[in-house]
Amino acid sequence: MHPKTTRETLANICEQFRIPGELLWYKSIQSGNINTTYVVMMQDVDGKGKTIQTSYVVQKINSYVFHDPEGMMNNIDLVTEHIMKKKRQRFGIIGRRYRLHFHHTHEGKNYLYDLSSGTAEFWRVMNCIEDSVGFDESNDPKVLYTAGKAFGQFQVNLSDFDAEQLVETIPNFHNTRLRLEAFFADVERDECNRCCEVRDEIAAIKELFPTACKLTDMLASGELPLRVTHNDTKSNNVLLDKSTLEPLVVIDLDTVMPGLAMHDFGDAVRFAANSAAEDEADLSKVSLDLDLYRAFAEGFIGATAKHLTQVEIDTMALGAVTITIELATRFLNDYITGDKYFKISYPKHNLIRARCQLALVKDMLSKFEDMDRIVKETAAG
Ligand code: GN1
Ligand code: MG
Repeated sequence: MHPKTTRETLANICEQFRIPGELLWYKSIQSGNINTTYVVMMQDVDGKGKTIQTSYVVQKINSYVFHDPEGMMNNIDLVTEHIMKKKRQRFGIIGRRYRLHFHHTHEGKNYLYDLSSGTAEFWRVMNCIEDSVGFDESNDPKVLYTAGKAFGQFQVNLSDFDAEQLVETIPNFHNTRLRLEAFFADVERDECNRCCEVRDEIAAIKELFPTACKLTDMLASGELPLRVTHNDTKSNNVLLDKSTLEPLVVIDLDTVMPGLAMHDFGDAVRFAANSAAEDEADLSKVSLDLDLYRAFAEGFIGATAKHLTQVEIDTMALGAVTITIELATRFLNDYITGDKYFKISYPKHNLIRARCQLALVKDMLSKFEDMDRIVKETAAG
């Protein structure tokens, strides 16, 4: 049996999701370290004989990472429905560009198990938000402010959502203590014999361990409240209008789960306020840009402040440090265990990512007083 081309596969998936027309072209989307994403352009003829072209996002879920895709899609349905209700209450009718819509198969499901390749593959199809842009990086404070506002509003919209309804799509996803403990256990095993080349990085993570555990421990002791959070607040997960930069919709809801407010703040800052890319190899370029940090804080804290406790505000800056240590650990853990989790573009990619995150933590710690002050000033209005 000859293997199906990507084009044939995508056309078949679209057919199974009842998408009308023929596949005109497709392109692969490179951003995202876990799932495989394509945009497809479908061409159809309407009732009056006019040709219409519509684009869709087709995604193959990484089932090494997500073990309960059905539970995940159910979470997404519940969360998007709740958010739409909130948006309708505020703005009335909501246009297509402000909502995520998942298409349904002939069986009425918003996901598809495809067994035709011999291994189970899990697919979903959603609308493409026209004339939108998601920024992998930007030096424009307005973009950071807008992203902060959108993620903050997202959290506020979910503040009355019953978290009991959600499955944990990845258990202990941001349990930093467990992440670091799992890493040290993998260092002991050293299954790929790679630990000898990363002794300095392992030592750095050991030194950061007490700092990394603070938030997890405060959650366990009840000092910090559990909320429903996004948990993957990279700036490219907010789509903005290409020309006006108005926020349209928050995407990538795979890890919406109970979590900590300052993890959403911190992960966004880790990614978007870094003066370099997440995988910059030249560490002299890596630093926390305090202007971008302030812009994000003004957006995020502005939207959430009145819903947060004082302890949450007091630990917001620590959220950025914590999640950056966590990512450094996750990248390095993947490197020493054979690069099974994150997609890599070259052999030492995960190691380079880990080093970049460690450099960023170091810079954050040297600017910590400013980071904390900026949050508090913003919260005070
Ligand atoms: C992964 O695939 P993407 O880019 O949405 C990861 C995040 C990391 C991020 C680092 C489910 O997100 O936790 O912060 O890479 N997602 C998962 O770039 O592990
Ligand atoms: Mg993601």
